[in-house]
Amino acid sequence: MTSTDQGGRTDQASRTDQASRTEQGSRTGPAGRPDDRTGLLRLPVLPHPRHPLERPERTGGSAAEPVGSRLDVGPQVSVVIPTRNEARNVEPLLRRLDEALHGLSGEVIFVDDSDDGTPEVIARVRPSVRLPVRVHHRTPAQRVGGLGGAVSEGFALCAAPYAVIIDGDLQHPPETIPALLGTAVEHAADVVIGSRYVSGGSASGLAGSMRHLVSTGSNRLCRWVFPRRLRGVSDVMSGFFLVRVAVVDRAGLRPDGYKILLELLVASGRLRVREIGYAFAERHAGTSNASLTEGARFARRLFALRVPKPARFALVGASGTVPNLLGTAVLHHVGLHYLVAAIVATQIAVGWNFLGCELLVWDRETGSRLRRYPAFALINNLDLVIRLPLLAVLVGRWHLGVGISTLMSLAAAVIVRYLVVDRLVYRRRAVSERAVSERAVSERAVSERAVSERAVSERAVSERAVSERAVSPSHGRPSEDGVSGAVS
Ligand SMILES: Nc1nc2c(ncn2[C@@H]2O[C@H](COP(=O)(O)OP(=O)(O)O)[C@@H](O)[C@H]2O)c(=O)[nH]1
Ligand SMILES: [Mg+2]
Repeated sequence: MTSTDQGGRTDQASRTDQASRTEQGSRTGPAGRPDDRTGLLRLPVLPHPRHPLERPERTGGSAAEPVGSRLDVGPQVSVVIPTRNEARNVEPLLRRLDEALHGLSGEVIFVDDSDDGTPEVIARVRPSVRLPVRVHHRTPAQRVGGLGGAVSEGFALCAAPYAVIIDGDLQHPPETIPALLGTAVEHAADVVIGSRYVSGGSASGLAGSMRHLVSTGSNRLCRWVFPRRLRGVSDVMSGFFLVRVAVVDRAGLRPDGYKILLELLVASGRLRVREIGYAFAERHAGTSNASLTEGARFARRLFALRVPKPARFALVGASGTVPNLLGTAVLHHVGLHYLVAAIVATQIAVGWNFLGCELLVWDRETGSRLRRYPAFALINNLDLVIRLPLLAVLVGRWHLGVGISTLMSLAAAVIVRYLVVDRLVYRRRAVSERAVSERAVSERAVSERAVSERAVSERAVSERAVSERAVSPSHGRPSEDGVSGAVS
């Protein structure tokens, strides 16, 4: 993975470059930040200026120097821009950003998955903008997680305490960034969402009524699926937001495609969230990267965020009953012997379950599906060892219908599987746990007996001593009951 700035230098080189600018008196400083949980925020922010949106006070320099050029303060905001083929948009975007962040210390990080020369355009424009600009270009093999993966990688590169995520096609107004930052600081918010659905917001830039419908529908769906986590959030689908980098737990994120905000809000701990309105504009140039595939990715991610993995596995397994039953019935109906029909239908169900597991359970597996399939199919075909003899009895001997027999054999396979797992896996553990606890009880009994025997013998010893003293006047004056007052 390469991360390059204008001259095609590596990310490391770019950071070194930034650090050296610090020494020359720019806005970065050497100390680490205390809230850097991820260890990713390499550059510090020394005490904030009087107001976050106010230009920081100068610490020296000539009157001719631009304000803020000799401060030992890191950038206040890192603007992360995911780009995929935005060559025609990055120049106007950079110019507007430069203007909008004038007076703030910021930096721009492109996480680029383009094949249209977007990094080259950025490299050409970069010398003419004031903001430090970095490009992290991902080769096709490195484009894990699409848009969401790009944003997540962008978080790792942020030098500022706040990251603002903004699209590269000018649908989000860079001029709103100071307001996002101001709101975050004023309300101590972890996330400030640019929303199209609060006062001051507008979604008029959405292309067509279908996109409007998809946007409002998926917003509603998300809030319905996560009513508590997303309470009060009007625009879960927003791609324009600010986040305090310290609250981003990248290890806990599984970004896949669009809607990284949903992932952040749901997968992170409790976050203080605010929203401000903005007008969603039309795309400046080029075409949208959104597609039906992205829609499917979103639905899958929503499901995975809501339902834990074991439950997803169980659901997929249970759903396999349908193709199994239907397949057996249909194949038998068209003339196949019921045992052959059961074997073939089981293969259909195994394929169904495999796809379900790949898409919904282990949805981030990489590598060849073809390689995983044989082992999966073998394990799932073991059921037939139980089911085929049972089917032979139910249909062949008892003359029950194929449908009901298939259902019964599937249920029997589940019960046998349960019993086998219960006896072989869990009972054995339970037995060994019981043995351990019985041993512990008997050891305790032995040690208690030893304690009481010790107590008895100690009492005997002391009684003997007392009685010996009682007969010997040299051991102090005997009391009336025969116990010497000198014995303690
Ligand atoms: N790095 C990266 N950026 C992407 C990817 N897909 C979309 N983007 C960027 O994400 C932003 C939003 O995408 P866009 O195509 O405008 O989608 P739309 O606004 O929903 O129509 C734009 O800046 C895109 O260039 C991707 O796979 N990787
Ligand atoms: Mg767009």
